[in-house]
Parts: sequence; C-alpha cells; structure tokens
Amino acid sequence: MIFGAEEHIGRWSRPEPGAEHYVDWRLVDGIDERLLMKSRIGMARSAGRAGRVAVAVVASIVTAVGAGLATAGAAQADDLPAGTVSIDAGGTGGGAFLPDSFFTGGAASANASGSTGNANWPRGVAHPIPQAQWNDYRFLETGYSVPGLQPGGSYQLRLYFLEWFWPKAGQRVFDVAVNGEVVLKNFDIIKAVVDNGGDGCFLGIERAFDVVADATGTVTVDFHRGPADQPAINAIVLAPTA
Ligand SMILES: [Ca+2]
Repeated sequence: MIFGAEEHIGRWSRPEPGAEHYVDWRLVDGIDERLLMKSRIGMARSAGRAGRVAVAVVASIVTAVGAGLATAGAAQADDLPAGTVSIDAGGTGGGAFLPDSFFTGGAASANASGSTGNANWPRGVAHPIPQAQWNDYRFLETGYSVPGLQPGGSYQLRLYFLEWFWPKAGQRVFDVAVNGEVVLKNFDIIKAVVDNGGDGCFLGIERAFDVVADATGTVTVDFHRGPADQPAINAIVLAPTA
C-alpha cells in the first residue's frame, strides 16, 4: 500500500504567482486506487530574489475526499429542463448525453494525460457535467447542426472546453459561431482558465450563450480554425429557457 501524489500540472519549475495548482492524493492498494483528497496549492513570488519564484504552499485541502471522493468523476447533478439536448462531443454518450451526433467534419479524440484534472472547476463551470463527457472531445474544424428543437424556441447553449493536450496558452486558438454569428473570437481554453485565476491545465471552462432555434427547430454551432492549431469541443448542451 503506497501513497501516490499525482501532480496535475507538471510545471513546478515555472509556477505562476497567484495561480492555483491542484494535487490529487491517491491511495494505491494492489490494483485498486482511490482518490483520498484534493488539495489546492497557491504560489507566491519571492520578493527578495530577483528572477526567482518561490513556491509557497499556502492553501489547504479544499475537498475532503475519503470514501465519498471515491466517486469523484461520477455524474454530477444538474437539473436539466425537459427538452434539453446534451451531446457528448467526441464520445459515446451516457446518462442524459447523446453519443456524438449532428456534426460534420472533425475527429474524435480523448484525454490521454493520465489525469482526471478538475473538469468541473467551480470557477469555470456553472453547470457541471459528468467526467466521462469531459474526457473526450471533437477537434479540427467541425459544425454541429442540432435538429428537433422548438422552432423559434429560446435556449441556453452551453459549450464545455477542457484542454487535455496543450500545456500553455496560445497553442490552440479558434473561433466559434452560433447560427452563423461569431460568439467566441480567438478563443483560447487555457487563457480562459488563467483569466479566471487557474493555472491553465486540465481545468474545465463553460461558455454559455442565449440562442434561438430557427424556424425548422435547428441551432448550428460551427468551430473554425483561428491563429493556432485546431478547434476542440468536449460537450454541448442546449437547455430550453422559455
Ligand atoms: Ca465529450
């Protein structure tokens, strides 16, 4: 029986002052492994040594895990109104989520980091979704044309992004258009996390928009290439608002 610490970020040599890093502490017993607790570590800059950044462990355990956290990554409750359409981009679906559907173009890929990250990061995600839907994504230029909605109906479109591949801001920058109108220009998942006070890696970001289905009951969401690499999307939810 050993204790293992999985450091999510792997960038200890370049900590960012004021950023948050998360560490999972796992209990490994034979082939069984469970999450014991999740700790948050803050970074502080040493004022006395030019060019050097001191790592100061300033914060504490933010989530007491134990038996309860053995279920970390399971579906999290979110009351979805009737008529909600949830799509597991890049994945096979499950629960309320359809398998990846209604898309044109792109390719499926999945989290190969070995970490579960902190997908439903509270600073970034207003409406949590299950870990399984975070863990895979569709990338490259892709368009979703979601049918079967209420013609002229109002919906909240929730787009879920988590960067499993690149470690830094600026490495994946793309645009998103809804019903032909650009709603995210030069969107950078890691930059969005950093702007919310996170350190960037393996933290989820949700972006929500009020949209209206067209006369045929369709909403289109298109992901276009921007200045760096290719678009990526982990999950899409359309929830009726009226
Ligand atoms: Ca997915």
